[in-house]
Amino acid sequence: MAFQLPALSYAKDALAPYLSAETLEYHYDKHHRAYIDNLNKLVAGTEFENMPLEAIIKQATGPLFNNAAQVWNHNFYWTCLTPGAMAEPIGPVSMAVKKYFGSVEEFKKQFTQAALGNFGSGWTWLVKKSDNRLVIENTSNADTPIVRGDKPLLTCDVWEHAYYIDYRNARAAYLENFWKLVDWDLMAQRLLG
Ligand code: MN3
Repeated sequence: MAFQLPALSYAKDALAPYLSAETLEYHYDKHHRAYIDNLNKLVAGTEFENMPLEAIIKQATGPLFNNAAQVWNHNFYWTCLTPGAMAEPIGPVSMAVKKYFGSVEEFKKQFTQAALGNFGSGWTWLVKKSDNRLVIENTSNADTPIVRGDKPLLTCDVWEHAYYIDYRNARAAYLENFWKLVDWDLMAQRLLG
């Protein structure tokens, strides 16, 4: 079965004013969909057809890796955001973040600094390592922590297409508002899952 663009759990205008409906019309309907369409074309008639997405990512190289990983990254990114975001994490996420970063404020600061310093196109992540440590990581282009067996808990897309419509070149302003959309509840499920 061909890969499909996953439905969003919110309306395309629901993340406004932090991310506009126009941003989602481009980023979700065009960019994300293009990675899925490209992936379907690239796997057709190959050994990768009918393989789960994560298996493709772990074995593919070149354009197939790039499109498969971007599909995974975007599928994940949209689930990191919610229009009903709590200002701060509570419970297990709060405890885990305090354990590894000192405070929620310090975690946000370090994640934001990593995202600001992620040169060019890429992603900034909070991942759980196999030894359960929480680590902030940058990846470039389509690269994704799942190839190294790390478990993503949160990501921010820092490709310019993620913020250019609303923020032009001001990545810092995008990042400031990113925190107003983070779905801490789903992050807790990933942390404990
Ligand atoms: Mn993107």
